[in-house]
Amino acid sequence: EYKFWKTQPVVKLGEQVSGDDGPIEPSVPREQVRQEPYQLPTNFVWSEIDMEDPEQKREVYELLSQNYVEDHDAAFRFQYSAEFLEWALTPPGYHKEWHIGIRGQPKNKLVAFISGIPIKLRVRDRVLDSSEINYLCIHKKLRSKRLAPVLIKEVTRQCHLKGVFQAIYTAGVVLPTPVSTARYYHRTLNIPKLVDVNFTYVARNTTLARMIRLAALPANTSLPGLREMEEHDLDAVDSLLSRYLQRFKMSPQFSKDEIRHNLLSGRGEGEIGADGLPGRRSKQVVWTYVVENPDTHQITDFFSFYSLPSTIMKSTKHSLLQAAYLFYYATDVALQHESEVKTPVQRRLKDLIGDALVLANNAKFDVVNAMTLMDNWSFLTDLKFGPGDGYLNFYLYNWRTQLLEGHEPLEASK
Ligand code: YNC
Ligand code: MG
Repeated sequence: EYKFWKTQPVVKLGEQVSGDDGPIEPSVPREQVRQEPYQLPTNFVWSEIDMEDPEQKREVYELLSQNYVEDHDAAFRFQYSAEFLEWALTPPGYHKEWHIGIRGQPKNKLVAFISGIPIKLRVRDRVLDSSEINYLCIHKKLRSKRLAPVLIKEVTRQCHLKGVFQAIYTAGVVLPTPVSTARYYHRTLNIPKLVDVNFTYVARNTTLARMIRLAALPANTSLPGLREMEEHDLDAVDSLLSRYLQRFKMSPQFSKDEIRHNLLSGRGEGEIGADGLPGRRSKQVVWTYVVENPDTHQITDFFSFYSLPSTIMKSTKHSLLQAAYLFYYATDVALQHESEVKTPVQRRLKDLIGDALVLANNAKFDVVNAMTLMDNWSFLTDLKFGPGDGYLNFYLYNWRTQLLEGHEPLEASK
């Protein structure tokens, strides 16, 4: 069991964690880090990937769209767009050395990938210069050959070479040892299509027409002063988000440049609706909106969501599930009240995220996904999100800390 993970600086499953938070093994100076890449099996070579090169970006896209994460019964598989992958992997200060591929000889085809990006991560009151590891993927024909541990060790070595000794990563599978676990929730929008592709079904006590009626959303958003975020909103959004994220036991600490990258880049090209996509620019990855108080012109709230479609593997009628994922948001209502005063925050978030649903619906998404993290517990049920069967485990590498308890019990929102 866990032949590889047993050898790594992570908390063992069931291990009692007590005492202060801290590293499991010490950081070492650069010259003490292994200088040679790890050995690969014959006919495989390491390949640093340049995500700003269109051809290499396309190769990563192809690998992932055929071989990345599927749901438990192999009905849907994430289909990150090439634009999404470039956006996700090239934040300010990113390292090409952390974008690692394996190519098979003689054709030099990309057959495996792993990536890291730098992230300043706060865990309770400690701030760690870390990497965020993602997009670990091995071609289906090369599974169960112990290539994953080699990829993980190589990306770890590359992090060490940059003086980074902690990492955060998420996975559906259980490994030693989650610091938190979140559940996926889904807000269905395009019911007929979602029923067609077996994403959801018509239960015995209801009808398709009734489901459509219950899921219907208004054509227009409700909050006065809601508009797309613009460059001049950066300072306000930066301050709002950094204060809001303090509510949680673990959060990233973004610089202004990172916020610009995460919320304002990846917004696609041209005018909204220009190429026949209502509510979208062409190649748009992320949507960010602010609420500007019409009287004071203060930015009081913002939210964002991103587009991450899934390949529908078992339908003859539809090939792509258009999913929007709730991303960062914040509201100053939460900053004005003591934490025990839940109701005003709950009411505000319900209106705010309710407007996100309207915009996602108008942009022709089929479903909006969110997880049981941040303050999401407070609006998921009210806004008719339903629990899915996916869970996501959060892990820290080389950092010992007790379980970071997740959200409030969902019952609290009823
Ligand atoms: C996984 N998802 O337990 P043991 S998430 C980490 N994350 O090791 P092999 C995983 N480890 O149990 P295969 C893992 N899945 O013997 C499996 N493992 O100790 C462990 N799927 O390796 C597993 N992407 O090569 C076992 O397995 C060992 O050929 C087995 O490859 C696995 O991106 C995989 O789900 C997942 O492409 C690559 O199945 C393959 O099956 C695949 O024989 C579809 O591996 C796509 C998929 C994973 C998405 C993700 C986060 C990855 C985090 C990696 C850990 C980072 C640690 C921090 C490093 C930086 C440190 C610093 C500083
Ligand atoms: Mg393998």
